[in-house]
Amino acid sequence: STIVQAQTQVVTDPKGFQLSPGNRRWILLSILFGFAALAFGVFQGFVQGLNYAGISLFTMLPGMKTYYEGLTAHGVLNAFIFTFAEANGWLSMMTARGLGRNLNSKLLALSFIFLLLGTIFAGIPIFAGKASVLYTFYPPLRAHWAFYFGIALAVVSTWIISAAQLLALSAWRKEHKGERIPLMAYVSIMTYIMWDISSLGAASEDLFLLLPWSLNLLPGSDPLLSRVLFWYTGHQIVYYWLLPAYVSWYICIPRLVGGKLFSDSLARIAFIMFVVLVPVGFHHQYTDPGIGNYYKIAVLFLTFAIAFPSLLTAFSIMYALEIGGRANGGKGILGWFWKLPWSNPAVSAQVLAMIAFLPGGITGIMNASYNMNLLTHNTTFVPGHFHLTLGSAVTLSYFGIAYWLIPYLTGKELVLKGLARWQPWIYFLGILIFARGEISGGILGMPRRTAIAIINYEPLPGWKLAGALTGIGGTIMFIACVLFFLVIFFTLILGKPKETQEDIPFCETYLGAAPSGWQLILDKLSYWVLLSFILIGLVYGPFLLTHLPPKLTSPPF
Ligand code: HAS
Ligand code: CU
Repeated sequence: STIVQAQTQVVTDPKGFQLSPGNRRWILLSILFGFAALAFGVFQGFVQGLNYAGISLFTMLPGMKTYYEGLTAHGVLNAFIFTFAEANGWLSMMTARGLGRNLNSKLLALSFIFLLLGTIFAGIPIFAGKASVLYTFYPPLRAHWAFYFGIALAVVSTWIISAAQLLALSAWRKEHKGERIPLMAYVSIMTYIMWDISSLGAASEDLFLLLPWSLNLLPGSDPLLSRVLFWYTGHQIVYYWLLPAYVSWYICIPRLVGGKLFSDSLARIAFIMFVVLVPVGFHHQYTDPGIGNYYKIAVLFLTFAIAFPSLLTAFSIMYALEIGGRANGGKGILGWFWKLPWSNPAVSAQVLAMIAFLPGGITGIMNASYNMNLLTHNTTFVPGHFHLTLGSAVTLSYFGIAYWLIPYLTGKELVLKGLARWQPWIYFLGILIFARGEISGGILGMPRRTAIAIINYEPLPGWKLAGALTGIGGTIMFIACVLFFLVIFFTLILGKPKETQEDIPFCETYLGAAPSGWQLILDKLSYWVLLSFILIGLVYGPFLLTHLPPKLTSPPF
């Protein structure tokens, strides 16, 4: 324990640091814009959930003429715009605080404008019924060009944030020669480096294949190549959604529960694994023709490998929670769990998010198991899985973060605290019922992406119950979202000015960043990027070499 004491360290410079007015403005706008996108999206989600309960209200919402317009709007707004906006704002802030220097405010502004324009360009054709291609936009389904252009702008907005982070890091390095990168900044920057590498697939699909095709500059589309490029990004985007939540779980949660993070290096290794193990997208294509078994088997193993950093995370965070719970007087094997500060919605939302992520991760590993995938693919099992991950681990974490972050950024006290305390529990109850419905229905063959309320064949036995649970759970989740928006909205307009401005809640580590020794290699970011590209070359290289040039033969649909 003396060694442990000697190495105890905080994850950033402990001295106070103020966000500049420019940084604060664009970060706050980004966070609020993300929640606004979520608000639009969850109305669609509500209708989508009711569909499975046999209630068809697709055309109830403004601009919606069919089931697929609503499903596209739900996916694009919630999976892209909401997550991009939150990550952009949240991780800019964590990088700035971590390095103790503001990011370039002009870049933050530019990024925000790109995301705003991207949302408008992609959103208008969706609501006009000209881009009902779902958030996976598989050709030969074709959308209006503005949709592809909007998606491109949204992705560029994330690259701008990454550039702002890297500029700040290089300036920091000049002033801190030979020092370890503070963990708080390290995890935030690595998230974006992972995403820079990962976004190249869908970005090139969008810019070089789909956008020119939608402008009639190409003779046709190449569905196979497009899907491969899409899923190259499409798996890793889930970590671009998830890692901002991990940043909060590693950096803030230990502090919020009165615990400590066990090991700095273990946290860095988890993030490195996300950067290196990029090429797993083929696990979304186990059932696709035209892709050799080499690729499918390679990603089978790589996918199990990339589940591993989440297991490391489960260990680190559970231990941090246990330390906190024991410090609060918790005894026995699980006694610490009840002693966590449950009355703080910033904590309860995020711990419930973690608990939902346990079955979320397990269902992911089931999907990844090739032969299990033949059962679950294209069934509601898959949305069951991703509402426990994206819809819970990520979204519920952002709710929890917002409960302290909005007061931090606006200087206003949270209002409706009683409501805020209940809100995460209601959402959690909703997701458990919803996911039980979708997962059990999926195992019974209930198809995803299907207007089940208006099918002209008899549902299979078991679908009715599964669908009813989906509808009930979805409704409860929707109500919980509305409660969240009410708390945030009234905090913005009615919140009393805070008396004291606290710092961001960042934690201490037991085993801090070693100033010398093997751990130094963890901060050599370019090594990990290089390793990542080598692995990508091994998995995707043969496919591209044998497939290219694109076979632009499919007419649009
Ligand atoms: Fe996934 C499909 C495999 C993670 C999202 N996934 C999807 C789709 C989405 C999605 C949106 O291999 C659908 C795409 C579409 O539209 O077609 N997924 C995985 C695997 C993981 C995984 C192996 N997915 C995620 C995350 C997502 C996400 C994260 C969003 C954020 N997924 C797949 C596969 C498919 C798929 C196939 C294709 C299916 C098909 O056929 O279409 C892994 O990364 C999961 C690892 C996670 C864990 C859990 C660790 C637990 C933690 C919590 C600890 C708890 C604590 C609390 C501390 C191993 C960290 C403790 C307290 C106590 C008292 C207990
Ligand atoms: Cu995946």
